[in-house]
Amino acid sequence: MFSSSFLKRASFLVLSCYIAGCQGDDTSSPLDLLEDPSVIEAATKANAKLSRSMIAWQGDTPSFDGRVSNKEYSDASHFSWNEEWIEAMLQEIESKEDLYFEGWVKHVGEHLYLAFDIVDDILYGIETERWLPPQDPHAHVTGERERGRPWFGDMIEILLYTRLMDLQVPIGDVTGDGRAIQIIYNLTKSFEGGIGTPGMLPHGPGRSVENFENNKRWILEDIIETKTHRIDAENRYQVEVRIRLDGGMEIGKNKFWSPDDPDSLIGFNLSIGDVDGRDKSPDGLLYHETWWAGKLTNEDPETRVKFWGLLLLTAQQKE
Ligand SMILES: [Ca+2]
Ligand SMILES: [Ca+2]
Repeated sequence: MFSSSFLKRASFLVLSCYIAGCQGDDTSSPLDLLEDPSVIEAATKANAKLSRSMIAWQGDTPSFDGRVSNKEYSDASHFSWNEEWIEAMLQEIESKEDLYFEGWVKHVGEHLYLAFDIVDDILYGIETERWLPPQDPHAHVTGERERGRPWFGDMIEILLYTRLMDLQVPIGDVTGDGRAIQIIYNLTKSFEGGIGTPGMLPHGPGRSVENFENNKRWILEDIIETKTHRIDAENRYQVEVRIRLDGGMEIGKNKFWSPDDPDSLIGFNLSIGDVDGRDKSPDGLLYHETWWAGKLTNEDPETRVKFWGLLLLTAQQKE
């Protein structure tokens, strides 16, 4: 599945850390893998940006309650919004009050954790009426692929292409398994809880039936779970997402990554979406939809090739 040079390089890094110890060695990082010619070639073939990468270190298990603290995620990789994020909507983010976020990623051996601390001045459906776009009167139907618009609201969209290094091909449409999954968290609706309950939803009509069915399976089998903590007085909400490695991180066909495996690069992308008042969405779409590693390539409207960043799964711990 991986090229032999890739595996040798990964094994060498693990072994050299074991022998020499990685402490105090500022020149070595698991992300050195990104300099491996075979990795560069595979990532390029799969439409992944080597400049967008993060490490999922192995860390301590956080309290899975939606409350996100710096202490709980001090052993995770941190990210935050900056101008390198790609805005997919016409409207620019106006201020840090309008939309701003910090996030963290790590794994704990059994689960991958994503945590978000999001500032948003107007929480859709909470501080606004539950207004609907004229073109999408059924946007809040949950559990139907054709009519529902799972992304409509304040939301987080998660894309994973865990077999990227195995398949080394661009992805036009997602299938909801190791060949790329696209799935949505919404602050005010969910597949399992319906309207008013935050949580996960299968992606809608823009994605394949296969993705929809696999999204449902992920939600119902708790491969993906979320917890939300709202801080209304501060116009903030926090979200923890956990994804089971066994069942979720499929790096080869029916082969799921575990910390016993060599370091592994997967395709990863994230979007944070913001809906405020009707006046802020003149086209009836989201007000903001900002992407970590970009959106679909404009040059390829036929196959809708997706952009990826890279997330490196490693058994190493952050120092
Ligand atoms: Ca806002
Ligand atoms: Ca909002």
